[in-house]
Amino acid sequence: MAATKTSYTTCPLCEATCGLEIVTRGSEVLSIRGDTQDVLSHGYICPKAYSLKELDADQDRIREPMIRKGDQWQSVSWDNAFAEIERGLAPILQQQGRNALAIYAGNPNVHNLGSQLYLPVLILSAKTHNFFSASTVDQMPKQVAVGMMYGTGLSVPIPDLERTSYLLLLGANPLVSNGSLMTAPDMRGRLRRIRQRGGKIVVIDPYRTRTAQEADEHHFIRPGYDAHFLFAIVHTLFAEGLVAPGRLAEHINGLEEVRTLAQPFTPESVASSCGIAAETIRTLARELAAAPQAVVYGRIGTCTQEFGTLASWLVDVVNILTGNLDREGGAMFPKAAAGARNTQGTPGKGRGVRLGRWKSRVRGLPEVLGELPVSCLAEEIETPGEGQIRALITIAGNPALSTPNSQRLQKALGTLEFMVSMDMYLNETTRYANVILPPPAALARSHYDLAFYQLAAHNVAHYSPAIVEPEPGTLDEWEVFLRLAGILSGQGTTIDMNVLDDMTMMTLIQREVATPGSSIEGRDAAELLAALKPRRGQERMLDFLLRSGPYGDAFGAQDGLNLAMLADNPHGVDLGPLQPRMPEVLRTPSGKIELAPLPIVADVERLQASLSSESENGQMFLIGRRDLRSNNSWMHNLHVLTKGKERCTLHIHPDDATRLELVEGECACITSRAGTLEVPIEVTAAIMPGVVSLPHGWGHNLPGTRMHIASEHAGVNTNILTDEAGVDPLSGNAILNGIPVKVFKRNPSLQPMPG
Ligand SMILES: Nc1nc2c(c(=O)[nH]1)N[C@H]1C(S)=C(S)[C@@H](COP(=O)(O)OP(=O)(O)OC[C@H]3O[C@@H](n4cnc5c(=O)[nH]c(N)nc54)[C@H](O)[C@@H]3O)O[C@H]1N2
Ligand SMILES: Nc1nc2c(c(=O)[nH]1)N[C@H]1C(S)=C(S)[C@@H](COP(=O)(O)OP(=O)(O)OC[C@H]3O[C@@H](n4cnc5c(=O)[nH]c(N)nc54)[C@H](O)[C@@H]3O)O[C@H]1N2
Ligand code: SF4
Ligand SMILES: [Mo]
Repeated sequence: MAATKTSYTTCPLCEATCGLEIVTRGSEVLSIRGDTQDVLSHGYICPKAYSLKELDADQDRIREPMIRKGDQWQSVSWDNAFAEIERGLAPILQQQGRNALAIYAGNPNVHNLGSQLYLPVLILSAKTHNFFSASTVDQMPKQVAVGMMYGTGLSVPIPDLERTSYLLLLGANPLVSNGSLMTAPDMRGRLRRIRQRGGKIVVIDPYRTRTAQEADEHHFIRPGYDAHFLFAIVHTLFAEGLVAPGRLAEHINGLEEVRTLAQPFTPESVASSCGIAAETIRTLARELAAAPQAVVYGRIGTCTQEFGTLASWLVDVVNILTGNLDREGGAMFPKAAAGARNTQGTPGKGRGVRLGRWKSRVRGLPEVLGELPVSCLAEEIETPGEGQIRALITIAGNPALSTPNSQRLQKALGTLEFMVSMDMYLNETTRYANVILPPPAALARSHYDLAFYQLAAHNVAHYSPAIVEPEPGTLDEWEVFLRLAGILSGQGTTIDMNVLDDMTMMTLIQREVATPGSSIEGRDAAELLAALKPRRGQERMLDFLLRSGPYGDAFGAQDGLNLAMLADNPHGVDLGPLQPRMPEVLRTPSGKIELAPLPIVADVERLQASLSSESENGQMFLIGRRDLRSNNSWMHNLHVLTKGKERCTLHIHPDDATRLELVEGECACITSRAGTLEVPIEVTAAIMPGVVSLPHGWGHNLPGTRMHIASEHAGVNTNILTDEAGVDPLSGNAILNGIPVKVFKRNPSLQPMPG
């Protein structure tokens, strides 16, 4: 019998990046527990970590490439799969042009080193304007706001949880989600410590969430009214002479413009539409200003709504006006060891972000940070004409469940000429594919959280090699990306992977040695390429990014990080608490914080107009929620996570239930402009009256899928109700919260019409 082995890694399932201690024998996982020595998580994990074992063992998980013939699937070799892809895609690209191909990248790509490093190569080789991702059903508004303010799309200031004394959370439930745009495992412990230090936590949410229950104060807010609320805070800060940006003052452009913009937003003018009393708003503003260190943080609820970019911007505006940006205990910029744009090039100045370089063909929505809003995907497939999307590659994404008006998108997917999916399940999206390419098992890949260390509440770097041997026939994802890139760039399927990988690496090195301010500026690229030997693929690229990064060894020019050193530190390397980084962190053309970027200023008028909008009689507002044992749409095929009581239910306030004669456990009918659903009711006073909530990622009862456990407790897909027609105009982000709906005891279309 093989000996047991203890390995350490970080969990790839959510943004908390918890350290895991995993005991294996051969390829069998014997135990998974929290790594008490992990430099960031110190032993904390959530129940999802255990499911990694079941995930890798799942019989429904796709392990070999598959080709669809009619409604039958055949397992094929990788070579045959790539040949089939070339046969399918090449004629479409040749005859209908590059934009006939679209790519959709889903959320797990951000948790995957191979995708983080090699998906960009695939996108470049595709040369299409039709790139979409889960970012436009998620955090794009925050990225656009910080991009305009600080110069890069990932320069997101993170709450300095360990030192703050006042935390105002809007539209986030980190006790359940484990935090997002805030990598900070063990949120419960961190929030508790704030209160133990005598600090205060306030939650603004239309739902009394678990996080709200742990807070000192919770206020219901009407969905979609965060920007109004935050503007009234800004108004109060100005009106009461509480604006004190301190040391930031010399780095800000646009302070007076913000004062002018905030003028109409008196607490009285927003109170009734927000559902928060004017005096409460004033008190919160005063508390934020008076706290020794305070921080405002907003997440999904503030992003996936009508005023997503404005709300995301205002979160930072408040932090700046109260002097809490870039100060200990406030909102601070992480300094990541690898891959961060805000550590590259000349410190303090840069090109800024580029937006609107092209437009979506049908609706004319502007490009944002290299992509188009996924709310446009269906119409771009449906609408004939030059540039119509006829082929699609989905990569670790399930847009058929995750994006608004899913019924329309699903119908459109069925009309594509060719579709490729990189995925491990035959699910609601991949059932439309012609070819499915599976990833290796989760524990069979090396891991480094390139994205999330740029968003962490403490600077760390943690690399872990694969824990189990890859199953026979597995191909590393970076190789899959390169082979697809070879096909899309017309080099065919026979291209030598090592040559292509060397070329990719060389391009990156050449760019870096030519970058003024780089620690390897002017060095010989060929020499550096040779120094990275014998590594290849994602390990080599990560080693390069670490060595040329802000803590790197600059290829021997100084003491510092490299991949070998990280490999010698299986619990991670602690790079210290967040430090003030102003103005070095900035990459704006002006070298200043742009407090009042023009596009944002122009959007304020829309916000003001909404103050006088009235809702229709009987209108309710739909919001989303998350569950600790779930992860968007794709972990519902695991028994450990799905056992127990049904979770895909409509939460409704007792007063609304009584008014509508709805009874717990029975189904209600809920309708919106986009669609209709029937769903079991759960009555709870935790939700704001007039608001209903449904989780997303369910609705697993569709034909042609292969997820046995998921289909047994299918639930319903809330994105049948969300609407693709409206987006947050600055970011193109979908509106997934505050959807106007009507709720009935019975399906109104089945009821006899009166009279
Ligand atoms: N109504 C509503 N809709 C929402 C949200 C909401 O709050 N409300 N939230 C939105 C948010 S924040 C997000 S991020 C999106 C998510 O939207 P998506 O990213 O489109 O969907 P996921 O459910 O994350 O699906 C991930 C897919 O990747 C596959 N997968 C998992 N791991 C891997 C891997 O390692 N490699 C490969 N190749 N495939 C893998 C899974 O099988 C699954 O098919 O949903 C959004 N949709
Ligand atoms: N267990 C689990 N963890 C996850 C995920 C998961 O599916 N399950 N998904 C992961 C992903 S992809 C993401 S992006 C993160 C998201 O992380 P969070 O943003 O923390 O996620 P949610 O729990 O959806 O919290 C959003 C909150 O916004 C509230 N809300 C809705 N509309 C509004 C509004 O208009 N204003 C305000 N102020 N609040 C509003 C909702 O009631 C909800 O409590 O979670 C990640 N972690
Ligand atoms: S909190 Fe997130 S990273 Fe930590 S164990 Fe759970 S799923 Fe994994
Ligand atoms: Mo997300």
